[in-house]
Amino acid sequence: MLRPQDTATRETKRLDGLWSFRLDPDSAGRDAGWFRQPLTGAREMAVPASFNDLAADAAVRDHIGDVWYQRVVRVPKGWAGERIVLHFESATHRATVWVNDTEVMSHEGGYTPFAADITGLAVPGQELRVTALVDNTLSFQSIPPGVIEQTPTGPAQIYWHDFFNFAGLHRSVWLAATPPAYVDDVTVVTGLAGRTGTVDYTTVAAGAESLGTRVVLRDADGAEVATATGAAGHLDVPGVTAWAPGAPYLYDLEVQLVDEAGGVRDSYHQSVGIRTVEVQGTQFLINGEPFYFKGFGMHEDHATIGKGHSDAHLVHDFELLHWIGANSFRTSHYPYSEEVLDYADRHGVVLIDEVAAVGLNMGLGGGIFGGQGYPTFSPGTINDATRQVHAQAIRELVARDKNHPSVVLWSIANEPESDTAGAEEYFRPLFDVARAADPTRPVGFVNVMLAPHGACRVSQFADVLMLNRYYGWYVNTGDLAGAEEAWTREITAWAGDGKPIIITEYGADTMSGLHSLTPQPWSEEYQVAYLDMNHRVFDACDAVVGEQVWNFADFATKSGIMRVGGNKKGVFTRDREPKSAAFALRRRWRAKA
Ligand code: BDP
Repeated sequence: MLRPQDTATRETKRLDGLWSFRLDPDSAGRDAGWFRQPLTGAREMAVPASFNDLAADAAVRDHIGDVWYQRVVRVPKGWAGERIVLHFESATHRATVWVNDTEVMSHEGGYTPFAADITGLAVPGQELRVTALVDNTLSFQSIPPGVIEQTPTGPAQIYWHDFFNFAGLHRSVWLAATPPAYVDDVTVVTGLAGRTGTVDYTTVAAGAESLGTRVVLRDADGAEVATATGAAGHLDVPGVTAWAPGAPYLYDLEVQLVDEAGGVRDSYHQSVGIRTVEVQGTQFLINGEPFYFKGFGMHEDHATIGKGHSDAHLVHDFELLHWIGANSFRTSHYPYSEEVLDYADRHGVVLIDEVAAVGLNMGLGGGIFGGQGYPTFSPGTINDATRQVHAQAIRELVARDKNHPSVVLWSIANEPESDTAGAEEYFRPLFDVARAADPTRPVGFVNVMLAPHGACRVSQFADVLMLNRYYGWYVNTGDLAGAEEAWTREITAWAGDGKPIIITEYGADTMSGLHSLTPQPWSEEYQVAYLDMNHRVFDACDAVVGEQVWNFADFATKSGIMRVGGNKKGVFTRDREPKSAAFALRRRWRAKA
């Protein structure tokens, strides 16, 4: 499935804006056929946005279960004879969609796109009604997992990840037209051989039996640099300009379906960054050069809009990344908006791309405390059915993001239980799924402090070791000397595995504006001293090839005794004001290659 695009043969119409919206706590709407007529008792709701914080109403913020979105759209009159598609970039965590009275699709998983061909239902020039039933519940068979417990006052949604369960239509919804014969998929794999770049491409077309495929690669100035015919092939780019971190260069690959007379019947554009990625010993190489990750674990999280995509916030967050000297981030803890990936491609920011598999660890809950007594992996909790859902989430992430040069590493889970036989059995096949989906990039997962070196049974499958460690915060709290000693010991043990190590989380909760002469936890001075200590540990270990602070900015979480108005480990506040640590990191990262 390709993202909707305007080209010489294609057209799009974004359905963003105000939709009708209604909660359905009793799940009554499906049987009652709410999709058959205008939603009654509806309020207006913005798309894209999380619905939770838009109403001044706890029933909306804390809603568990079904919600309904609906709007009427007029099909452009010029689309007669075209194939018409309804495309959702995401619906968190699952959705069923109707066009008029007809159910057209369902999708599981809150952060990847889904689409349906609605040509038979869409009459150019006329209106149609789009209704989406979105369900925000988490179960042991969803990614991320959760469980609904019945309490004397009603259902409670339990989950083991440390960010608020924002939900709704977080990204754009599109109506799109393509020709009846169309390009359905494109895959590019790039290489470098001296001054020559290579692009191996594979395309999939539909309804195009009598058509041929032609590809044209153009440079950033629009000059043609290579062409080929055939559904799959190879292009050489002599005198290539490679895509590199901080120095992005994008070519444009136009995929055309052509008829015998040479007429272009469909045209799709894929941007291509020619670069290589490779793990060699303890080094992480981009274009054959050792790369050191400087940056953050982030969140799609802003006041009011929650996890809704906003171009303004996107631009500002990337400006701050640039200001501070970051070259990379992890899409913790779910696939981010495709706008984010495109922007990273264009701006030369390197991404670790993560599946929404977070909280597969009943030993954790909102940070380091708070299991509810469930076993993580068992027939009644996270089981084979969950693994199927997880495998599908990996396939959908790779299918969506495989062509982004910014993506250099897949993360197939964050902090799962990884020190048990059940974990080993659960994860082994998932690494195979990721490698089958993309044989060209390294694969890893993010290891939790509860499964230290020697105890972890999953890291054996990973190409890169990604470690989240909180020495000096959750352990050795306030004791940075003890933390440094313990952390050095553990990291030295991991280095012995001979793989590159990226520290994907280290951080300290910090109340902006709280100061202390001697560094005390929660003060800005402690966050700075804590980061300094970590950096001494990393700088003394050759196998460390990256540091990503937790977190870029403060973010919303469920309420709890460990959180003060959310998680405060941000280097920036939630509204993106710098804490002292921002200036300290800027000094380090701007000086460090
Ligand atoms: C880790 C998680 C992250 C949390 C963080 C914390 O990966 O999502 O927010 O620690 O506790 O457990 O701040």
